[in-house]
Amino acid sequence: MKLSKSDITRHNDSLFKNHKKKYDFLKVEIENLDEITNQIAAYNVAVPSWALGAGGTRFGRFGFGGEPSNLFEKLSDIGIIHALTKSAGAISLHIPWDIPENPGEIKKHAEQLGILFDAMNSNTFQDQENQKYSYKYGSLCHVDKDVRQQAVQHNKEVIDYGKALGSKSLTVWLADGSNFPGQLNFRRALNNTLESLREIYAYLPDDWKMFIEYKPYEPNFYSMVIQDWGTSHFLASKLGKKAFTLVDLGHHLPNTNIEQIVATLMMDGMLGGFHFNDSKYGDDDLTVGAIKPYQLFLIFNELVYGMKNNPANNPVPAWMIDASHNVKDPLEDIIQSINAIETAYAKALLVDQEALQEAQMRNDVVHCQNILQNAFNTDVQPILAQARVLNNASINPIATFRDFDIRKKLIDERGVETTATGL
Ligand code: PSV
Ligand code: MN
Repeated sequence: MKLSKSDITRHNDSLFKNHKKKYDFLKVEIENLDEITNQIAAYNVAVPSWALGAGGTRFGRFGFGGEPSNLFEKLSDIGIIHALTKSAGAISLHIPWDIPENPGEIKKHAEQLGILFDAMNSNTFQDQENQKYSYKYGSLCHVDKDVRQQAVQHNKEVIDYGKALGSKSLTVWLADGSNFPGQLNFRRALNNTLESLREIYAYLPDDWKMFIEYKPYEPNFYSMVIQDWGTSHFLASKLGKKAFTLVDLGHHLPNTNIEQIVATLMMDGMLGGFHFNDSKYGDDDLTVGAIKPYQLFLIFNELVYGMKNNPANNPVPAWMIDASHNVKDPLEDIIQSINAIETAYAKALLVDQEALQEAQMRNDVVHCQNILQNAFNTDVQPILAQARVLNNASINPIATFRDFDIRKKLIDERGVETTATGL
């Protein structure tokens, strides 16, 4: 199943007049509208290889039919999303869920679809068949050196797979931690983790980055070795210039001020990557922007400010969607996530930074709030649609997806009983 450019432009014809009216209307209000549109048009976010099938919980999994059952098909699915949005031009692979058995063929297929290989993700949170040692009591932090070595070796292999595909970064997320007080010696566990990471870091090519993810709880419920951004920053600083912190929106305790974490990390040039999702209670992995769109906007406001005021040379963060669940068509869900991310970004670009700074310096709190909320309350959908028009993508990606009966075509092609690898 492949969507051609002409399919999409044909579908756009019926929507274009109405879209143009809305975009022209916005032009009267917003002076630098085209500049903002171009920035949105240039934006891309990576899709993880594990989000293209139905996500499950430990209570069950409900398939959609037509799910991709190998990496080649997963790339084809991202190709569909990318053709519709021109904003999903990268894939993030999880090893061993998606080992590229034939990297040459996989790379060629990705190239044809305009997809790059973003960060590689290692997995030392599940035991695999034929694995010598178990990760039941941790991986990089383990009390037994042999277990730590096995986990280090796995990360090195992930780097090798990434090199073959043209990836330039490794994301390390560790489930390591403890379920009961006394189970782990905190300092020994952190020190073992640091020493293991040092070995992986030494293996990292010079033009690669390492992203260290943090999470306060789950799957361990008393302590996680890398529980927060401070611990991730501590490890990254000790490792060296190629190591950074990665912020996953779901990995915070309720009501944490994530935008402030973003600002602090960027001030030190240490924000390396971002995993987008949304949540009500914990690491719910719900569709981006489904629950707290204002928080997402405030985060983007800090990102926009941080990239404009960047004395510590924070690199452009690696963006990835890290959401997956049970009840929506995964492709439609990713399209919604992309839309939410670009909506927050466009609104953040509308913030009058100069006026905000002036109001801050005068301690005019009411005006500060108004500046942010005026931007947030602006309907930016015509900007997103125009960005897609500029890229020959769809004015309304979900409508196109549905009008072309894409899920049905995927089911006809692949069958109903297919299951994608992942959680
Ligand atoms: C952990 O919750 C996480 O956010 C990490 O990024 C994993 O690699 C991903 O989810 C998928 O399990
Ligand atoms: Mn994540």
